[in-house]
Amino acid sequence: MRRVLIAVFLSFAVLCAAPAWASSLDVVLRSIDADGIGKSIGTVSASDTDQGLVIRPNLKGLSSGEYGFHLHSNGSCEPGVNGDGVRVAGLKAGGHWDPDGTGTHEGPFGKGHRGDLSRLVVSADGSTSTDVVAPRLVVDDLRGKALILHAGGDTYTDTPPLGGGGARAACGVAG
Ligand SMILES: [Cu+2]
Ligand SMILES: [Zn+2]
Repeated sequence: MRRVLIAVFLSFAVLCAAPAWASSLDVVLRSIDADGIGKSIGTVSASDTDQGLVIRPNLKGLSSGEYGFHLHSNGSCEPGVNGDGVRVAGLKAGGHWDPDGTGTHEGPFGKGHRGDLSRLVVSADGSTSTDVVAPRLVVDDLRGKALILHAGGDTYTDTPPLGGGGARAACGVAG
């Protein structure tokens, strides 16, 4: 009996310790527009794997089609005013995370912005659940920054600039 109790205690201790080393993180995404932050559209779950960071979206209520997807530098989803005096959705999130100062947008498998992720494809029923892999990121890179979905796709090139991403449509700050 004593041995069983010790085993139970040890299992419990391991479970309690899990958050300290289980490198995964859930981020709630909310729709955004020039007026501010709207309702939740679901979550993305990020985990470290031997392939790099895997992001598993569980989103619904979106229009079908392709969405550009990036990690932006700042931990804010608030709108801001651009150089032309126009209020823009999610502007406070800043640009694509680029810790190496490359100034180039090449997608997750390139050598540019490390915040470049694979586009998400939303099906006809408005949901998306296909994993994307970012080989140059780990979970800790997400903390204090914003994940953003853009209307339209992503060419993973600088022509047009930033992969041709459209308006910032949804955003979540990683804790
Ligand atoms: Cu973006
Ligand atoms: Zn980029």
